[in-house]
Amino acid sequence: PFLLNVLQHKQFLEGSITTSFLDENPVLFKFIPAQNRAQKLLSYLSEIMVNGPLTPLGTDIKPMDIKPELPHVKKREIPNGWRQVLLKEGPHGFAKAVRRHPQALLMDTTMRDAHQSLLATRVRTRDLKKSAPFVAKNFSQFFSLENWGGATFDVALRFLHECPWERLSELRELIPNIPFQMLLRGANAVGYSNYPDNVIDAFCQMAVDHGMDIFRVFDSLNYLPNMKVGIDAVGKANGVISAAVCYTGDVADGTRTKYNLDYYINFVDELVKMGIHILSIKDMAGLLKPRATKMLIDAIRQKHPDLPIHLHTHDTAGTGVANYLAAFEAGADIVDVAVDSMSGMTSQPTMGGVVAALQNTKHDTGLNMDKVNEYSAFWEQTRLLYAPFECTTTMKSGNADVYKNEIPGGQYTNLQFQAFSLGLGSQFENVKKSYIEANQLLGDIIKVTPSSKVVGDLAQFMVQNNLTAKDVRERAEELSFPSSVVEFMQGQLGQPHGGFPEPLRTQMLKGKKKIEGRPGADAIPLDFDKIEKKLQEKFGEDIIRKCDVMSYVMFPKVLEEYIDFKKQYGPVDLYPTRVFFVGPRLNEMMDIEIEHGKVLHIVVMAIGELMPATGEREVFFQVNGQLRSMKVKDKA
Ligand code: 3PY
Ligand code: ZN
Repeated sequence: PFLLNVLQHKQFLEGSITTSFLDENPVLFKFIPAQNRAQKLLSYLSEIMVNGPLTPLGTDIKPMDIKPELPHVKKREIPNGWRQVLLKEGPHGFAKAVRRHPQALLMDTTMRDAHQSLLATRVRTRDLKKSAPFVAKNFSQFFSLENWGGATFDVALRFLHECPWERLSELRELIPNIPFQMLLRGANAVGYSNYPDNVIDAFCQMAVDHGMDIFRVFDSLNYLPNMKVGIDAVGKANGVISAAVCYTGDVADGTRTKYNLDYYINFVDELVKMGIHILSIKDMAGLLKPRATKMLIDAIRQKHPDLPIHLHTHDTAGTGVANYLAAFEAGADIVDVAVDSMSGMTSQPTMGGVVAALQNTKHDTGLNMDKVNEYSAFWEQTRLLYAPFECTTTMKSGNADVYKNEIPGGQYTNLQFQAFSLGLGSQFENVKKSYIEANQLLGDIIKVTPSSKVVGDLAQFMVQNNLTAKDVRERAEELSFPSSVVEFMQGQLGQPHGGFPEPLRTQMLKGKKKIEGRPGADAIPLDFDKIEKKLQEKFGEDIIRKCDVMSYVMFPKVLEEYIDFKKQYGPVDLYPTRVFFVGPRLNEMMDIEIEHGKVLHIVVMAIGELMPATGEREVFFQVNGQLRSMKVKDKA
């Protein structure tokens, strides 16, 4: 088995073995019997066949039986792209080259925000990897691919039983030419509350080491001290700092003065002083309209002629493409799009639409429409594999009521879905109304993860308890508010623009401590070695890697469950998506490559009768032609 381990090692296959190879790869001496892994994989299938899905599905709509394909791409067919510029020039030179570039640049969000907004973030690494070589070959002009961060980290570990770090490095292998971009929630990294500064530093360094290039750093309250933690961490890791100003309100409406042009320009000035490479305008709810877009970008462009400007929006109301045209007219450099079949509504505006709208203008992207269509057809089919999580089960169109309720894209879909799954479509109308009131109660705050959750939790609390804003004000001292609301009022997310609403804050806190400055400023640095030891003692030395330690630091319970799950069911990421979610059909043939060149042909042949004595059922398989069976407790 040792020889086999070596022969299958990546470095060996690439012919890059040196004399220190064995010293550097002690895992080669650890033999994970393939037999054992096959056994685990069968136990996953048995469990699903008898007791149903092991990961919660949004609805009972089944994934479609379909196998989306894209043409095969050879490595040498992949042209150079912006990543080569970045590697050669470094972040500063890269930003300069981007600003000098006369044509419109696109970031493709299909691999992150689009599926976070439309499919509950459930797209698996396997399907992302399928499209990767095609993207590398045909879209080398992309400014970047957003493929990591935001909610993807949590969801990959928690619901897909996948390692997010492996996703990142595997995509990097396949796409060497397009910069990768992630969404970093400032001092919250990819979590929902703040971590000690040394965690943010280490997280960014690890992300760079796994292939990340550009970090869109934001803070859910646009709180500069929180922003600085993220910005400094990315800088130290030599990543590209794309600092975001979160957009809310309407700069074109003179009656809305809290978040006016002055507010945004001052904020951008402060970011520029921190040494950022790119400015992102993060319109997470899709509140920009063409006139506001033009006013905002004009004002920033005049003040900062050399600063690359990157605009992000959601197409909730359906004005996305119009905003982008206005943005390029005003001097923006980059905008965010999702491939057509993964675009629109609470996702990003359509890639094909933007490419077509700019053709034969001075901003022409130079992208090939036929290739965009091919890419879109792949995702149109792939999306059908995720039918249980489709936002379109309840959402049928765009909706301009977002200008009133200001709910961010991802949350809009979530809240709608929750309301409908309670059997109350009209509940959503109430939640949206209460969301507006809750935001006003909290002082009209910026709303994006995690501050949007605070507003959403308060709104749902109001709906459930039949409370008006007046009731909340009058009875604040006696009501027991959701913990996210109390923590926000304490100052655990940071300080909101304009301060906290009083006397509501004091009444809600009922004597709880108020934090005045940056919430994480006094946090004690984490001792990673100690955590690694602890995890190794619990799960075994050969199982815990440095990246698992970081995942644990982000989401302790989720990481432990991920390891336990893997120990029990093996590498379930090898299953095709439909099988992973709902199991195979009886007599369906599956080929699972459990290691390089070693394929298991698996067929589920039958599920036995309930055995009254044990409460079990026997599941019968054929594995590489041999009959196998496994007994599973029937939980029904
Ligand atoms: C996230 O933080 O996940 C977001 O997408 C915010 O817009
Ligand atoms: Zn977004």
